Amino acid sequence: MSIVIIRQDGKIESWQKALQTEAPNVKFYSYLEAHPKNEIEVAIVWKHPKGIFKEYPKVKYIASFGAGVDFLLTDKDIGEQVLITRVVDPVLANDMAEFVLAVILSKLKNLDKYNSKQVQGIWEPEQYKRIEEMTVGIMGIGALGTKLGDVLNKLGFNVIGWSGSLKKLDTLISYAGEGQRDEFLSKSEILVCLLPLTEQTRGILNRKLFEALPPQAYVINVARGGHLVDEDLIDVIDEGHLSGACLDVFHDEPLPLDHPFWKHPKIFMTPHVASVSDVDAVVPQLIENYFRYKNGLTLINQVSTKRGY
Ligand code: NDP
Ligand code: OXD
Repeated sequence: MSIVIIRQDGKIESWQKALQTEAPNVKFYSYLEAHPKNEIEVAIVWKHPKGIFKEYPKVKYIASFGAGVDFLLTDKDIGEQVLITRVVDPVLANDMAEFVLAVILSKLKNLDKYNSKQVQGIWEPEQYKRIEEMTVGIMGIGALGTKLGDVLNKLGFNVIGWSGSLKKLDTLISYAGEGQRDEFLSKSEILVCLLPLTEQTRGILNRKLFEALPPQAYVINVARGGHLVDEDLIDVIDEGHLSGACLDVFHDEPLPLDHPFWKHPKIFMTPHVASVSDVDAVVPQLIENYFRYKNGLTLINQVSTKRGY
C-alpha cells in the first residue's frame, strides 16, 4: 500500500523524507510526482488544493498534518465515510503555550506600545500589570487549551476555561456550554481562542461576545480566522471597549495586503506560526496510524466527523 502526501507550503520534501525514513517499506508519494492516484487509500494532508480529492476515488483514510481538520471536514469531495485523524502532540501543545505566554507578557508589560514609541522617538513610561492581577479566559479546553492553562496557572495567572463539557482540573475554573458563556466572558481580561472551527464556532468572536468581556479586555485568536468577525473586532477596538488583539490566523492566508488589520495600531499580527507541527515529533504518530489502518485497528486521535473536531 502507498500513501500520498499533499501540502502546498514547500515543506513536502522534508516530510516525505522523514516519513520514508521512519517506514522504509511503505511508498510515500508527493502529490506533485507521478503516482497511481486510482489506487491510493491513504493521504496525509495539510491545506490541499481545492478539488484534488476528486482525483483519489479510493481514498479511505486522511491524516491531517496539523491539529485542525476544518479544511478537511468542509471539503465536499471527501465522503463522510472517510476516516480522519489529527495531530495531538505534547510538543505542539507546549509551543502553543509558549507563544500565547509571550503575547500575554508583552501585553502586560506594554512591549508592543514601546516598540511603536521607539520608532517614533517617544520616551514615555506606561503603567504595567502583574501576572497575579490578570484573569485569562481560554475558550477550548482541549489538547492545547489544557496545556496553556497548566502553564499560566503555574506562573500565577488566574485561569478560567470554557468548553463544551465541564472539566475537573486543578489549574483552572471550568465553565461549559452556552449557559455559562457570559459568566466566563465577563471575567476574561485576556481571552484566548483555542476552539476548533466547526459549524457551531464559526463567527463566535463577534460583537456580542466582545461586548460581554470586561472593558479594556484583550483578545488573542490562535485558532482559526473563521472564528472571527473581522469588522466587529475593528469596530469594538475603535469604540474603545477592547484594548486590542493578537491574531495568528485569518480568513485568507496570507492576509491580503489591503486588509485593514495590517495597519491597525492595536492589532498585532503573526503569520499562522503560533505552533507548527514538528516533523520529528509527529512522524511516529502518522506512521503508527497508517499501520493501524492497514491492520484494521482503531486509529489514534480520530476526529468525530459528526461533532466536527
Ligand atoms: P481539541 O479538539 O483538543 O479541543 C477543542 C476544545 O474546544 C474542547 O475543549 C471542546 O470542548 C471545545 N469546543 C469545541 N466546540 C465547542 C463549542 N461549540 N462550545 C464550547 N466549546 C467547544 O483541539 P486542540 O486543542 O488540539 O486544538 C484547537 C484548535 O487550535 C485546532 O482546531 C486548530 O484550529 C487550532 N490550532 C492553531 C494552531 C496555530 O498555529 N495557530 C496550531 C494548532 C492548532 P469539549 O472538551 O467539551 O469537547
Ligand atoms: C494546526 C495548525 O491546526 O497549525 O495544527 O493550525
